[in-house]
Amino acid sequence: MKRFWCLFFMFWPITAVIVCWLAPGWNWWFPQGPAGDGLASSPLGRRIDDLFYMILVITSITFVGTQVALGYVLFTGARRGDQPADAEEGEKAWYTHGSHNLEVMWSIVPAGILLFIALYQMDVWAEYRVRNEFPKQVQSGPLAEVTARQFEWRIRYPGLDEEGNPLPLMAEPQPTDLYTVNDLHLPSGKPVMINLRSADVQHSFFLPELRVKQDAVPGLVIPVWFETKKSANYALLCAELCGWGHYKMKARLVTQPEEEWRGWLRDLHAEQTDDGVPEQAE
Ligand SMILES: [Cu+2]
Repeated sequence: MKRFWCLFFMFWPITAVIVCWLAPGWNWWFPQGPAGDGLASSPLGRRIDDLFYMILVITSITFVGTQVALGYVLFTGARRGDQPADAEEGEKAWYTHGSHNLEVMWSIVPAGILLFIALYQMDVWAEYRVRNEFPKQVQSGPLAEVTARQFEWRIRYPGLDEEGNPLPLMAEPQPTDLYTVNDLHLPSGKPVMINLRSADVQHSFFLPELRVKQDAVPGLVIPVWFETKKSANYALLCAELCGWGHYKMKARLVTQPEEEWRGWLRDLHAEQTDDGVPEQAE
């Protein structure tokens, strides 16, 4: 019976390791980008994945190591009964208070590993989240404002000047602004920035293929930047359970070459500023 429990407890960690090993082949892993190579669709996303894999390696080694140690203790314990191997029949069980040296070691080593991870990820974190560390190309300002509300994404673009070029996006809505719902269009091939807001509760702006996730917090305007190498459609989801219609907040991000994007904005402008009166022939 003791052997049964030993095998039972070892079955689960072994299953967990095998499932993790097979998971990418079953597509139970990171969302695939349009390139189909299984990698993140943005350069920063790849660096985030690298951090993930580094932590996965550290935790896997720790997990396998502790499970092997556990298995060893269970197995030898099952063999011995309640007594050490050299115990006489009827001898009392022995107790141990543990090892002071071992405890010092398994406190210092994880602390060192955590400190290493904390320092090692700082560059990626700063580039991802700290406004001053954003790439130069996005320092000029956001191309669109995304407002999450129950249960949709409202997107505000700047209007166009007389030559048909986008005006700068103002903090407050302007009469010239253009709007879409659940359809975010941005240029590809360069870093772009949006401003994120929430009109009601907390939502989360999630681009799984780009590894971008940022909470939308009522009362805050949060800049978010990302870059797509490939012009494609990407999923835009809400990753914060925000109410009964949370599942409906599925939108898309369409990235296209800059000129095409400007053309799309001009079409949107023509559509949204049309007064319905046919042009009069002179
Ligand atoms: Cu939401």
